[in-house]
Amino acid sequence: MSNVRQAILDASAAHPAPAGVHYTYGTAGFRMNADLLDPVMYRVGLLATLRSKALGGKVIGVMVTASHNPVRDNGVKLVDPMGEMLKQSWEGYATQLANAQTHEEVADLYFSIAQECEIDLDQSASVVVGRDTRPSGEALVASLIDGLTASGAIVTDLGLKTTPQLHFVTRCLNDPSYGTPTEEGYYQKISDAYKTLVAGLEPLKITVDCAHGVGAPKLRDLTTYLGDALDVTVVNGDVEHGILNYHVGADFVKVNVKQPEGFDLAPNGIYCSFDGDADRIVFYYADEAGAFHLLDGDRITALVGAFIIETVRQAGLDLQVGVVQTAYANGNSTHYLRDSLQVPVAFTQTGVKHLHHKAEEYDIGVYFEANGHGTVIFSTAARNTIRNATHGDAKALHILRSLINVINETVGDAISDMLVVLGVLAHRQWALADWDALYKDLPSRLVKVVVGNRHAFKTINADTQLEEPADLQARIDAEVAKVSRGRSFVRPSGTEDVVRVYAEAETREECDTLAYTVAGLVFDLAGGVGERPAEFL
Ligand code: G16
Repeated sequence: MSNVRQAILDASAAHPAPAGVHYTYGTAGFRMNADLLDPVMYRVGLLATLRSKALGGKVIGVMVTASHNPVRDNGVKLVDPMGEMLKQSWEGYATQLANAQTHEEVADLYFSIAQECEIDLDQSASVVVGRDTRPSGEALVASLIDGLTASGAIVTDLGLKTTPQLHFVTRCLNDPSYGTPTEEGYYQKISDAYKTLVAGLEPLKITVDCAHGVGAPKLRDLTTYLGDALDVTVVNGDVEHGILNYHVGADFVKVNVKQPEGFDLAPNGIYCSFDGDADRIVFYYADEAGAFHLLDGDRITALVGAFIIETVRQAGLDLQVGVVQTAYANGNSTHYLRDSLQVPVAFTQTGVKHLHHKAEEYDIGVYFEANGHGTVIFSTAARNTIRNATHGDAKALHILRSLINVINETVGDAISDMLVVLGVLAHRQWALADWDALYKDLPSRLVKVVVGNRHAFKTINADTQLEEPADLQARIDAEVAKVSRGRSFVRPSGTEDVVRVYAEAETREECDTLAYTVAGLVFDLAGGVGERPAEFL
């Protein structure tokens, strides 16, 4: 028996799989109750080694986080060399390994994947690891490192990082032109670029809800680099007491359309919320009458998309800007983008991995999910055009050149996106109310339904229609037809054990009727679990 096989078997013995659990590599990797994840971590370690070997020894990233999920959960996802999400064809290998029943089967799979992908097992492998503030993180990283070590990878444990910082460092290790591969390199790059972007403009003031997560210490670190260029107040930064994401953070604010707990909103101030691993952001403010106004990912697309289009035009550059959204995008945001901005809008399934790939088709691709997860990416040609332009408006070129370096192109990044939005607002000299006035949202509602088996739900057409369970789509269509400008769809979450129902319509009343009727249909016809929620129709 080879030494590696023996090492994999020996180490695997310390990470037995619980009986009767089925694991799936979902929207953003494996994600579930942390108590069930130990064997998964070990096996993800093996897979990360294989992935690095398969790519000639390039550095692979592994992030241990469950992002917006409750603190009892954890998760793990792999990051490919350029900082993008793991190649989709490898997700199947991850799922196979995670579900192997015996240690022998784990070892067999390691070698069969190597064979199938024609991997040279003598190739060296290199992996960087990061984690968020969850109490389960340290032990899970230790299990991951067991898998990496047993399979011979060189491991660098970066400790506490935001998810986007881990993506950034992974990219820089493989592509030094992108930046210095350290947390300090990240702060230096984006803070220098922000200072250049807003030089000469009035510094803005922002209060940031960090969801009691890793974003809090990291944002505090960034402020020392930003100096006077931005006045940041960090709130909800208690990472010690197990209250991560509890009634705070981007997901709470987006889903409930209300402010997080922990602080009050002064009229017309600038506020935003990160999620637990700081890869999502939403903004909000209270008006003079105290009414709450949410500015979500669709709004970020509109603000940033319009600014980039205008600046590219002013710079006299011939670059195509395109936008990517998902079915969760508010219908009126799509109208604004297509009709007012005249920008091409493409749709993909939920999950930044899908949006990112689609956005790569444009010179400049702007993608944000409604939940506030997204970024802007520039093709190499666009980057060179912007860098090398000698004619055109100097100010516009200066803005584009600074903006590129504020943006974390590898993945949605709450810290970087915050600076991008503030940079645009500073140039526009806009308050959040001005941004809010770009278009009016259609009333929308998101409802979670707990069912016995969410994997029984299969979607088609970029998540907008259900193929299975049979007949449910026809019932949904019949309800949608009853309201004006109605739209509703149902899809299984890839990060929580629920089915999500989205609805929008012309009026709040019609929207809520549609949302709760469809939620009731799902509950009644597709195996709802527990007590039927009172609001379901
Ligand atoms: C992850 C993904 C996002 C996705 C979200 C919700 O975000 O990265 O692209 O929108 O999950 O996915 P689902 O509706 O399938 O649960 P995060 O911030 O939780 O990593």
